[in-house]
Amino acid sequence: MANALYDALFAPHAGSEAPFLHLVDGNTITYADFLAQAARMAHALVAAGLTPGDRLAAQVEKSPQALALYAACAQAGVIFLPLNTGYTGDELRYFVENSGARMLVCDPARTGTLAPVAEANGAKLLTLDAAGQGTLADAAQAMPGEFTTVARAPEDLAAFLYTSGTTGRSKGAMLSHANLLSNARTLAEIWRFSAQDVLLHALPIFHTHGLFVATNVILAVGGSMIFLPKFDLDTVIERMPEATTMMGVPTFYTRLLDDPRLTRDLAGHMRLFVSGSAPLLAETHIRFEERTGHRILERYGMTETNMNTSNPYDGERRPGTVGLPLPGVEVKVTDPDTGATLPQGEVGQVEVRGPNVFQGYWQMPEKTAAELREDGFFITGDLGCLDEDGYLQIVGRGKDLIISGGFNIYPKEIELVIDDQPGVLESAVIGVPHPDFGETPVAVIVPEPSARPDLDAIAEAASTALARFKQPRAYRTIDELPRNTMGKVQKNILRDRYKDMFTAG
Ligand code: MLC
Ligand code: AMP
Repeated sequence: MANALYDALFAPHAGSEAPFLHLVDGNTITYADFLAQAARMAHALVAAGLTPGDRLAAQVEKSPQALALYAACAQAGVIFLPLNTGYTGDELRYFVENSGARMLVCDPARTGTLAPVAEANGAKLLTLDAAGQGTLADAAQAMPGEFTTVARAPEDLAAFLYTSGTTGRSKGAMLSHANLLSNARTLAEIWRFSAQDVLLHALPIFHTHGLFVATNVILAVGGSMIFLPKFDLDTVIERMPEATTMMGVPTFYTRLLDDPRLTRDLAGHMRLFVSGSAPLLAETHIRFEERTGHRILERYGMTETNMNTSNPYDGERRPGTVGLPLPGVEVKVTDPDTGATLPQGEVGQVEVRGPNVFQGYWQMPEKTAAELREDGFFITGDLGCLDEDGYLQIVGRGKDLIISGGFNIYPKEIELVIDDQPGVLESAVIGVPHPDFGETPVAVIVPEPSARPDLDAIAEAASTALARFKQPRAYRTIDELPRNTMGKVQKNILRDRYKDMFTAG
């Protein structure tokens, strides 16, 4: 029986002694070992009562076993729901509740916080730590290393990835087997991946970039990955000579450029550097080329769609653009008010259609209808324009979104927390330029009449409610928020006022 994703990405490597993961400790995990581990986990999931179509939420550190959990879910027909390790207990509660997850896998250190969350939602709680140990690993250990793959059709769901929204409520983007597979195959082909490729993998594996773009592309061709727990500059530089390719967010490239060890020699044997998830400054692109001789290949995507456009492998890689639509993907720029396609060169909202576009938001038909048109075009919320050669340039965002080091932050979510604090009348959270993270959130607070809100106490409240990366790096008070005649807060004025906070001098 067929299982679209597993049969295409994992099954072809059954029994293969080729390397899949090169670890920091110098060990290598072969495809055969990895798939046996995944099969044992799949048995453990079934033994715990999971059935095809159930959701499994995982908030686990990056490890080979965490990746095997993704493979196990694919093989068992379970929908994989990876979660940022930075999310707090409050944030987790929402995801587990909203998704109806039947199992939550977390780090053993978090069971105190998360056991009540699992219990309240009738989910089983298992653990997996950064070393791959825990009750999930224990349950898998005694299981057979082969598992009969559960049938899944191309349109069946493979993963839910939560993405925040302008209302402050996160939405579960439903991704099918076909969504993931079509993108993996396309990217592997256009970026010329082969079994000889060794990808330097320093991204987290709970988001599209590290899990689907990087991992699925390698699986599609049978290549291998230098699988680092996180982006650590020294380790990345040390291991680069063994790699052929790297994928990263712009912060990876600016950090590398700040280090004199990044030289033409160090990168000489690499065949490809890919950047995405946030805008790569043209200046970074140019400096990287001057230093290494490599033109970083920038591509554009999102949780709901995987990748949409890419600069060409052979043709011109244009700094400041995200390249051309991928084969099979249509991109158009439309008038936000009428939806009409705009002439080439004009700025409008970017819409995309193709086999990569998700199935909608889990149990949110109105939100799905608002963003996914009946004809299949998805309104990305990004603003862009197409040049005369069809290259897309992202010039801004229609959605109120901050991207810090490749992580998305929706201001509304932070504003809701701040507005609840004593002495606060209202607040506006804006993104300001940051030398390391690209952008970072700053909170601008209007006190209630004659009140003096305690900014330290507000920061403390934010740290309980929100993951560290979402917490504002600065708080400012202001008498009133600038508004237009419609009463809408003019965040552009605030952004302008505070734009030099982290970059001046
Ligand atoms: C960590 N911190 C961050 C942060 N990452 N703060 C803001 N933004 C981030 N991105 C916090 C840490 O908790 C720490 O808190 C402090 O900042 C400094 O940590 P650090 O050591 O400098 O951070 P580091 O661990 O090195 O992480 C930075 C990073 C990492 C850029 C390497 O965030 C990263 O790997 N980002 C990749 C994100 C990604 O994969 N995005 C893809 C989304 S998919 P404290 O308390 O010590 O100050 C997508 C679709 C697409 O967008 O197109 O790909
Ligand atoms: P996410 O919701 O995490 O998937 O983030 C997707 C968003 O990241 C997109 O809608 C864009 O705003 C942004 N993004 C991704 N890649 C790029 C890029 N290369 N240039 C500019 N913005 C990007």
